[in-house]
Amino acid sequence: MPRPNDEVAALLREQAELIAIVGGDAFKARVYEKAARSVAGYQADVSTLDIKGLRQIPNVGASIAEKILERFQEGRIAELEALRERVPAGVRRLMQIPTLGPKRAMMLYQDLDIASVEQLSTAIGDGRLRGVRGFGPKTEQNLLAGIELLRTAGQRLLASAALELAEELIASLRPLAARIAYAGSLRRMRETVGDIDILVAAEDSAPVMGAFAQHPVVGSVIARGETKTSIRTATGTQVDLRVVPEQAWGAAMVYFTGSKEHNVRIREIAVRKKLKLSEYGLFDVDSGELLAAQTEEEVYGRLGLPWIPPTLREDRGEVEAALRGELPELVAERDLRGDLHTHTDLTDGVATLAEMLDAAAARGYGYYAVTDHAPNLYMQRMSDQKMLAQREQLRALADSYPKMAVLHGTELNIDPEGEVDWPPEFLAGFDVCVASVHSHFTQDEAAMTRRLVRACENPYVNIIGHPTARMIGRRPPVEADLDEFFRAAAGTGTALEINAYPDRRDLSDEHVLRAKRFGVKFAIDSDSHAVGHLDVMRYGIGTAQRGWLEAADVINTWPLRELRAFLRKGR
Ligand code: DGT
Ligand code: CA
Ligand code: CA
Ligand code: ZN
Repeated sequence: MPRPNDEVAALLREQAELIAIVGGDAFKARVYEKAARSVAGYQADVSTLDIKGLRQIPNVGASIAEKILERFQEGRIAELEALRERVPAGVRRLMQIPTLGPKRAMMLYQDLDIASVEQLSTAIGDGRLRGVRGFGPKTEQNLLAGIELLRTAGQRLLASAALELAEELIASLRPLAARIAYAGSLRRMRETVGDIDILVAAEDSAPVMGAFAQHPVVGSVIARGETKTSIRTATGTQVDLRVVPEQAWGAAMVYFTGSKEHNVRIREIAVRKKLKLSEYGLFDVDSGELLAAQTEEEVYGRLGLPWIPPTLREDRGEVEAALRGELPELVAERDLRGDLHTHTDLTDGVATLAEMLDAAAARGYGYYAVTDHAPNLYMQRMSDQKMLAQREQLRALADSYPKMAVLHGTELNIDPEGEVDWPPEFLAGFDVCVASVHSHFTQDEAAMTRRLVRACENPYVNIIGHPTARMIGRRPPVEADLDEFFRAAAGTGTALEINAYPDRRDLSDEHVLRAKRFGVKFAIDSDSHAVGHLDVMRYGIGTAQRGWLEAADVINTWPLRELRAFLRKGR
């Protein structure tokens, strides 16, 4: 996913929101939203396309193509600038509060003069929203939770954005370095990172420090010293570059990968052995002799531990497990034999069925499920006929992929009572059914628990998609008794998804850990809406590893025959 595409997608999305907020027509707003999704998912870099090239992008018509061109030729989109002026920035920020939305944000501004997130929290605290139509106590509670979410999200960057930036920096500095790698929370594959930590070993550190400080992404240099330079990018991300001695590479990687909590635990082990552990190596306290530093394996080994994978280094029992020789054999991307949740342009995807299948086959998958949306997500305009026509098309294309089984599935909508879109007779025609919560996110805990359990009990529902429906930094997880949900999933042979999409990562690592204790099986899915999205699996693997999963826990690492048996759900 090239970065100019993400940038243009964000502008188009903003334009859609602004059109909605000034009471413009909903149809036009939706046109911009769809174009934004298509641009984000398009393989070619939009900044390199001419007007004809731009119009090849699905959902991009003449007028939007011209605006994209304008962005790159003029540096701005005049119509967007004009819209921005009509809505105060604080109000635009209000719209981003989960559960508020453009209409009500504008209403708060016009009727109550609330023009910022801070003013909204104060107004809620002062009881000024009491009696305002559409703002009950439960709404107020949701808004306050949303404000908190926005506040904390603002300070951290999604792993996907961080990884892209880190890889770009590393690629450009590599010629100047003997060794270079990223460490910190990014290497541990956390969902978000506070900053990016890059380690370098070099004969001479000056050239690499200089090139780093002058890199085009740099907005400002925060600090520049002998061994460490910190910069902030134009978009506000901090990157720390540390130069370490090459012979201490392993010790430095352990130290700067963290987490702090993990480091505390292994330092305790060192102390008990009369050793001292630092970023320079493992030393004998009495003689000062250097015992290990070159590789991570040596450092852990000298402490009496096997090498511990970075995704486990959170002090969640990994040190104890390592001491007992019971570290899990973590699931890896190469274990995945297929993807069980993907979309095409029949619903909200931007690639055709054939394009998605080609891309899946090129990844070497042994099986691949197409799971377009079901009718109750009304804006997708799905019908029985369309779904059956897709099935025919899919069966016809299947012969072109001798090494990949093509499965026909759907992503059902779990309604507030836990029912799904189609009756059993129709559901029986699918090879696999994912079922997800796409509406009524704020049901109370008891109702939501019943809803999720009931979906598991449906004999045709194989996988619960993005089970808590959270969006990182944008929508909190649904409230449900997760233990009861996990028990139902395990008991009914319903897999829970680890949605690999970088702003979902749903289930989260902690939920995965907990669900595994109930015997739950998982599906790591990309939820792809474009060819390029098939690559997001690495984030799903990150979450699965952080949840201590092994290949056996994940149904889409299984051979097709075993997968099919699981999907029959005892029917
Ligand atoms: P983040 O950036 O908040 O997502 O989390 P980290 O884990 O990347 O934390 P960061 O960037 O502050 O530090 C990188 C690693 O350096 C951290 O995981 C552990 C290691 N470290 C060990 N001791 C210390 C210490 O005393 N201070 C700091 N700042 N880092 C330490
Ligand atoms: Ca960091
Ligand atoms: Ca740092
Ligand atoms: Zn989906």
